[in-house]
Amino acid sequence: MSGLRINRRRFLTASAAGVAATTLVGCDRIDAVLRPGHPVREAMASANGLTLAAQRTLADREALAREFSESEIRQGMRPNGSTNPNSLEYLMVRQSNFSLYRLAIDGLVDAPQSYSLFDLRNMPARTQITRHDCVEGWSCIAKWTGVPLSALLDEVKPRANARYCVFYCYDIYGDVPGGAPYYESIDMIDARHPQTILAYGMNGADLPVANGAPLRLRVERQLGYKMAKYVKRIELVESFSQIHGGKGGFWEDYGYDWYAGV
Ligand SMILES: Nc1nc2c(c(=O)[nH]1)N[C@H]1C(S)=C(S)[C@@H](COP(=O)(O)O)O[C@H]1N2
Ligand SMILES: [Mo]
Repeated sequence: MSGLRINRRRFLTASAAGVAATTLVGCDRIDAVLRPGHPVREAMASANGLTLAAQRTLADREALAREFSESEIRQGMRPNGSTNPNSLEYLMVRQSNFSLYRLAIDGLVDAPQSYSLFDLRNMPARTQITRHDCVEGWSCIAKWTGVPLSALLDEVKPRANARYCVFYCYDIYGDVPGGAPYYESIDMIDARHPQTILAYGMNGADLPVANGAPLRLRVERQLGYKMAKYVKRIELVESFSQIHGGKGGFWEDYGYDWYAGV
């Protein structure tokens, strides 16, 4: 069953009309870049992600994702993947109204830190209205508010050999045999990108549990699966080959590209 699901998700073969008719609930717009035949989507489906990344210039990697106006916010933000984590750890933190929540940042840093939600909310914030593209073929436009990851990195002082940020999440994703912890990773270029934020707010309210409360990553030049929800820890590493399946993320361990640029 899950094999079928992964296949369907991975090989984006259904026609746009078929996808719209069968699987979309809220965000029912298929954007041009996700249509079959569009070069971005073809690249996503075929190219080796790391090759694709290597071919991109630094200027391209640093370019901003398009931002939208309030009137373009579409249909709320359709929750996808885990929407209600039930680990004991998460339930306790949620039960406390997230007052027990701490974000740990550690690994290859000179000054490891732990932040409460209050700490994070009291740092300079960034708000952006962006489009979220899921590999399943749907997209939403929502407003996100949070702390730029670059500000947190400045505080923890990454060492010279830190190449990736690994995001560990509270949820055990249940749609694969036995379930597996959700995690993700991005390189330092994406981590330092001005639109890369750890969001605690969505569409002007607190981030809902279904969308990753209390804190989720927004990395706007990438596909939806890179945007880890329910983040509890960020580890700076030189390599992710020893972490979980070794491919740098939950879906990557099932064959998705690590570099999922849009
Ligand atoms: N922790 C965690 N993060 C996750 C997922 C998940 O299942 N667990 N799903 C990913 C996928 S595939 C998408 S499209 C987005 C969905 O975000 P949303 O629920 O806010 O729409 O979260 C991503 N981050
Ligand atoms: Mo997704």
